[in-house]
Amino acid sequence: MTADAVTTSSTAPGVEYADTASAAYRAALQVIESVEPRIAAATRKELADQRDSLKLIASENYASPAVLLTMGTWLSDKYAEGTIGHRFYAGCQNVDVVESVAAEHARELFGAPYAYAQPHSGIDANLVAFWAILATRVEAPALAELGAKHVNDLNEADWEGLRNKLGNQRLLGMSLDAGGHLTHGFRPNISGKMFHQRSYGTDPETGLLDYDKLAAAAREFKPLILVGGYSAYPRRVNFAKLREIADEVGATLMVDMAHFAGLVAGKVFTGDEDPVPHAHVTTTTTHKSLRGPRGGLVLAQPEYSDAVDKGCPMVLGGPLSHVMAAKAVALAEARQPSFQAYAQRVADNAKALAEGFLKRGARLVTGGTDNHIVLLDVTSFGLTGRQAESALLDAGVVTNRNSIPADPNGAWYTSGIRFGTPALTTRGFGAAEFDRVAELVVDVLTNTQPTQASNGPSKAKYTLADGTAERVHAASAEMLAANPLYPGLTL
Ligand code: DSN
Repeated sequence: MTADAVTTSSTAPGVEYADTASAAYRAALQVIESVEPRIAAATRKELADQRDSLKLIASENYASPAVLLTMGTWLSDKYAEGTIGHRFYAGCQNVDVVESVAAEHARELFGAPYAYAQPHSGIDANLVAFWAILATRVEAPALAELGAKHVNDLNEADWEGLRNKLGNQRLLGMSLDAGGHLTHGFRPNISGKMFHQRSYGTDPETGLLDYDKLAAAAREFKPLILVGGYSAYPRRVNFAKLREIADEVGATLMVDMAHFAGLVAGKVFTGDEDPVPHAHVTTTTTHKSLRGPRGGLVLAQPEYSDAVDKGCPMVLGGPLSHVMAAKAVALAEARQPSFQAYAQRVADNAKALAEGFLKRGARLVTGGTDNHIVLLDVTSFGLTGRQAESALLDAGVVTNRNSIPADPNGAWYTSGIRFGTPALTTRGFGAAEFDRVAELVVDVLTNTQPTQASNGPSKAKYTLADGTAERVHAASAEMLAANPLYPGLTL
């Protein structure tokens, strides 16, 4: 079983060795069942549920059996705090190999001078990056006054002085309702406490990023960190322009490419749209469009790499060696030419989905897409995002509600539904299937009525017209059967 074998099929990795994988999963589930049958049952049920639903959550995907199987080993049992070759525990020789291979694949795949494979999630990756930037940007004179060359040389008593001397802890990131992420300086996340945050938004007419306004905001605010990247913006970003703006105001450019890392890896985003050569520090998760295990990565230019390398134990707990191993396998898959074909289909399918909505009269934020996300404004159906999300789920369509710019329903009920194409593209869906998905979604939403709660209008209650869920379930079942998840895998 080689990485080549994994990705010979560009849509359904692992199909070539489905019999071997089936045997492995059957055996694993039997072992689990003998200890805690409820966990074995929930694991089986999760596969059945994922097989039977239209998964359109933009941040989810289906990892290959090779990636999934890699996580279920004794590598999980080893503690390895520290860095490659410099651990706080004995006996880390195999973890060193695992982490080195993961980092090597990440460097090669993304053309990055340095890669750090330890972060357990996207939030962790961003925390490592924030700390590395703060640590690297503390100015030499401020350190010299404290008798140190680097923040890592400071003793405990110096930290209070350091906090005072850090001075500029301003962060400029994309606003949440324009598609930014919680970890880009918003209050429910520690980044909103660590930094004085300001946001840049999108043009109220077009919904597109306005680089002139962004530059003006940066000139006025003078952030230490300019954050690029998004989790609900359906367009590409010019990272060369972001770097110019960062350079002009003396900011470090940090790009969180968690959502679109697969499109970068698959060479759909190149040149100015590839953040890695432009950003000082790039962070990502590994499980979204990149189709790997749950986890994070940090890529950095050389001047930030020492500080990033201190991520554990500065910010992170012991690395999850089994997950780093699975990252290495997923990154090896993503280096195959078939992954580029997959990534291109993800973007093409998003266009087909957007066109399917537009021709049926639906309103999309920015009027379309050129990445893997489509953001539907459901106010034109007279619904909140919460009502639309629930009605779609009743019909077997799994999505998530999301704010839209200047959202009248706020961040909880919202006015948008975010769709993403990475998962169903992995199953083999093409443009025709995504057009049909748009038709089914519009069918559900036009047959959903908001209902009054006993105590007044409710943003959560709705009624789905009789027969709608059954009709949509039947139509999706046909498409799902024609594009099976983990084809050949039987439990
Ligand atoms: N949960 C991810 C998303 O859905 O975009 C990011 O936090």
